Amino acid sequence: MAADDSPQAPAAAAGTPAGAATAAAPPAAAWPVRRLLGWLLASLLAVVLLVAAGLGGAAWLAWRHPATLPWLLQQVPGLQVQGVRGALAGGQLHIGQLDWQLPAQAGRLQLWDLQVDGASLVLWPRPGAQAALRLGRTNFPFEHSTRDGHDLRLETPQGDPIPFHIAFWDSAAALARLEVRLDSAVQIAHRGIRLRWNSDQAKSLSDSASTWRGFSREQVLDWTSVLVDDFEDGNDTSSLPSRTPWRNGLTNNASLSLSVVEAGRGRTGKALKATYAANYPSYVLVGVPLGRMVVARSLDSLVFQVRGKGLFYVAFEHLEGSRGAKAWQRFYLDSGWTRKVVRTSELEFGNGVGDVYDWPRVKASLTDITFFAQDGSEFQIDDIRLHGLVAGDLR
Ligand SMILES: [Ca+2]
Repeated sequence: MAADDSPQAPAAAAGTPAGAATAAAPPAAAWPVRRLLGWLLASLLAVVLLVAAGLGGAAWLAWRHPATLPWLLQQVPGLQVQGVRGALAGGQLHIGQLDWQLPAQAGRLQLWDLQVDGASLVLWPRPGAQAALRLGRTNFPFEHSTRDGHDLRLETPQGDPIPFHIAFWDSAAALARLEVRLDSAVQIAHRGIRLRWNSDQAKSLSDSASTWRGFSREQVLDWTSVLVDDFEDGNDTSSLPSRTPWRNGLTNNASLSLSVVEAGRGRTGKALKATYAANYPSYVLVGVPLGRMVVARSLDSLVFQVRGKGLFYVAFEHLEGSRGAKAWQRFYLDSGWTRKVVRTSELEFGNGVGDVYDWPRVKASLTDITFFAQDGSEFQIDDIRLHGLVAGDLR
């Protein structure tokens, strides 16, 4: 394991190795949790040092004026902070919430209630800190773990278990994502956290309930899914990290009119409405480009609200220009609002529109989500979410 291969590994986290395995012990890795916390400490300490050294006008201002600190903290790539109070000059700095997309796509770290107290960093996370870690070929030996990762164990240096949830595990593709609860662990961050495999345990320690206990539904959704659009902003730009605009299209002999309207029929807020005419084999479409080719192996489902009249298709596409491979699910719309879950494991190998393939071929390079309609007159869609992908997968 390359525990110390990061040029950014800070002195604060590079002290005691977090778990040098002996010949008899199960393998253990200090990476990536230790490095993740190391990055955090390095960045915050860098800010502290910058301020303390009085380098530059901004740093000096931050030292003297609390209002400048949020700006200074924004200078750390991928780091967002909210609720900054106090100033280092006064000896105390409090950060209400810190959300960090880690360098090298290693995952994400979110902490609440950080206190920088004089020269030391004290973390008092409530209701719990959360980290999402990516495992891949370069940081985890999938060939030495089990096919489903049930031998994984996360623990403190004292061997106390740390709650985690295996959100995705694909041994063959050497890809995995773990959600980790850090509220007990961050307080001993400088001593490291161990990730073990080949642990002798009958069943997986992966436990979603204990990992997420105390978090709100919104917080869990934020960590486990990506909002495509809820249309509340009223514009034609998606809510994806890429902010790509919606697109639409239609065949000859079809017509299509689109608008963002009040959802109605017992549903509050706004929704996208399409009024159309298209009899088979004609069709209309609205879709959203993801902004890049996405490795969507972990994509579990697309969940959304829909109503209308006609035959409706939800397509996952790899487009080159306006054509390309797609896998879809199709169904007839109901006039009332319905929550629809389209699972990637249940997509059809269909044909009829463009080149249609099955999900295993599309998932390695997903580019677009597209909704097709025909043999009806209207449809409305709202609250569209991709479950199993996280924002970092789309950046
Ligand atoms: Ca809405």
